[in-house]
Amino acid sequence: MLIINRRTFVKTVAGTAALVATEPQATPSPEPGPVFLSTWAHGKPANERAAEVFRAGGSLLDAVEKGINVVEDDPKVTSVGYGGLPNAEGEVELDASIMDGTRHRAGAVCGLHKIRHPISVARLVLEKTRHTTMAGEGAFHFALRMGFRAEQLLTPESLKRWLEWKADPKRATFWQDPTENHDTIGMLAADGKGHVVAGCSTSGLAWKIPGRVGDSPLVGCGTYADDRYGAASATGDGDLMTNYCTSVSIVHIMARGASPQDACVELLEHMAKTDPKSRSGQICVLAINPRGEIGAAAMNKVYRLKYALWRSGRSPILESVALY
Ligand code: SD4
Repeated sequence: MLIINRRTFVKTVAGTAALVATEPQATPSPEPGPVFLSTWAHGKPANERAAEVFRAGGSLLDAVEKGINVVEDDPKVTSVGYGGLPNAEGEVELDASIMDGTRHRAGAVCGLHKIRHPISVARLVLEKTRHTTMAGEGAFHFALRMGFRAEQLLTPESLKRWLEWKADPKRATFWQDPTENHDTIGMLAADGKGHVVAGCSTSGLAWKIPGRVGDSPLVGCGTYADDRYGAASATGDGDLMTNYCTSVSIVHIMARGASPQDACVELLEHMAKTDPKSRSGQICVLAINPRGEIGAAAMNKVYRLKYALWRSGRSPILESVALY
């Protein structure tokens, strides 16, 4: 059981203050109305699209799904959807999940290939089936049955990067050392009336061993949403974070009365304590509560989280605290 340790939190944040010149109040006083909170700079157009969909009368789930579709469509984002970097065999394998905090129900897909909008397939798993998670070929055939079109998801750029990696005799592989690629889109939304939704979508770690499933499509790891307490999402090294069921752990800390910011920091401190190697890991988390208060934290400043916040028509990109 994790203990909220406010003194440690204050010490940690004070210790990193000098490194966090642009650190905003991670928990601004909430104003009524919807809030959209997403990982990384590509979260900004995603939030803006989500806000538009919601303003036009869409549900919060519609807003999160359509917002994430913007990033899935962007070939310049090499870690999500179309243009995402492939696995070690050159196949783009996508993971996504979406959770509705009112029904306490999620939909997820893992290892989905040739379909550029995995978040929309995950949404249909949620809406049209009794299942929660679908994988691989089954998920692909489900998507075709739902009317999605199969297409090549490698772009000339991602193909070139894979060929370069493959041709390098000294290349890092996941049989030994992790390689670099990150930047899942994780989006959290609160409608200002007590409803929350979480969604995320990724091509996972570049050059992963075929069949590897990250944290993003695992309900409770990549996403979690519960209208009673809030929602959370994670981005970074899913092979580290899955062991901590990151998102549900953060929501359960909020359930004990912690603010979203304190909950994010407490979970990362717990990881750092139980697995000191994780201090240098790529681990970033976001949280929101049903009142629209937010939290954001990164394990270290080398891999600091940038995040996008949409509130009352303002749409800044901000930086999280970093613990180490
Ligand atoms: C994964 N967590 O597959 C994902 C990748 C990611 O930011 O989030 N990158 O491990």
